Amino acid sequence: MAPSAKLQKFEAVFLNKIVPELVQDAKDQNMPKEAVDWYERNLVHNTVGGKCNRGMSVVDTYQILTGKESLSDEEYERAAILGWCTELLQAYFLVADDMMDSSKTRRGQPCWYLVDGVGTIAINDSFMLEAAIYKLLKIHFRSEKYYVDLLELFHETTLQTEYGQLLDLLTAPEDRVNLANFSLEKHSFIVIYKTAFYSFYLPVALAMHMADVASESNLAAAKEVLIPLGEYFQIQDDYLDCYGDPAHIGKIGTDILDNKCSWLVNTALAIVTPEQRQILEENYGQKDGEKEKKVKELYLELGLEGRYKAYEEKTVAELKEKIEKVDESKGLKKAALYEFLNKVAGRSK
Ligand code: GPP
Ligand code: MG
Ligand code: MG
Ligand code: MG
Repeated sequence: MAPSAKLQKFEAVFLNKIVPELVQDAKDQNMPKEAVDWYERNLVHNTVGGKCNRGMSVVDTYQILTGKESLSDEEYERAAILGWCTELLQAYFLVADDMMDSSKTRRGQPCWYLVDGVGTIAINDSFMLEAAIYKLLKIHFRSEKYYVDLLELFHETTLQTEYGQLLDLLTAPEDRVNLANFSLEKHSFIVIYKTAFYSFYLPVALAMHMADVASESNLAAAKEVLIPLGEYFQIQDDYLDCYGDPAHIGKIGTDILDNKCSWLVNTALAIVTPEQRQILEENYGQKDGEKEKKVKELYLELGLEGRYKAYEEKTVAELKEKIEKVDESKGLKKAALYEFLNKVAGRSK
């Protein structure tokens, strides 16, 4: 199936089934129309319009794990619902993250909190996106023997992401730049926790539960590959924040202005001369476009783009080695992991 048709099919489950179901629940509580309409607009604005890589990967992984040539409509829909739960979790995080990061655009549109009339209602909206996950799980998976596993997985993953977000925020206080706060170890914790668990481990673990191959050893083996893969993915995000084309990636980078503990600044700190460090001290982490420009000039001088390319090449080779070592005898498949690696390797958005 062509990639655009695949996305359309996946989105159709959300728009034609999931949204009406969630909205119906609000109506059943006699919620007044303006609030029902608001909830619907929140659901659609914040979940549809992205790449849906995480959500669709639940379906793809399920299909690979079960070895089925094609899925029945009913099976497709169930896997897609778990995929949409992943997308709702991400929507919940991003609505809140954009407020915390003072971001301006997301998926080529204004961030939700900046949409006319939304403002801090976005905080409640983010909570509602999260709550929608558990409503859907209850409607569709309550009678499955792995229902509690699904609940625990979502709860655990949410907490892990919040741990990562906490350190991300604590290492980036506004207008109080302290480069000594940064380190590649902290960076690694931040990106694994704020991104890798929910973006990579969660979708695969969901598909594994549904395909009945979620033994402890299979889950651990999958995690062994997916966490470093997710770390690489977030390092790409850090790189694209500075070097990506906003028109192409759908968001304008804010990491330098926001004083973020990014891979780029950490890599720079490891190689700067005292004079160059001084330039960072004076210009990093301040809400000033001119200072941001000075930091970018220094990055250029330090050859960070080249270092990133080298990191990328080395990491892709290591991940391939890890995947090759996976034991396929108990239901986990290398192909499911390669599928992720191939989507991520060398991405530009
Ligand atoms: C994105 O990192 C971070 C998350 C999705 C986790 C948010 C977690 C919460 C508990 C709210 P980022 O800020 O680098 O992403 P982007 O560049 O897309 O804003
Ligand atoms: Mg952000
Ligand atoms: Mg953030
Ligand atoms: Mg980022």
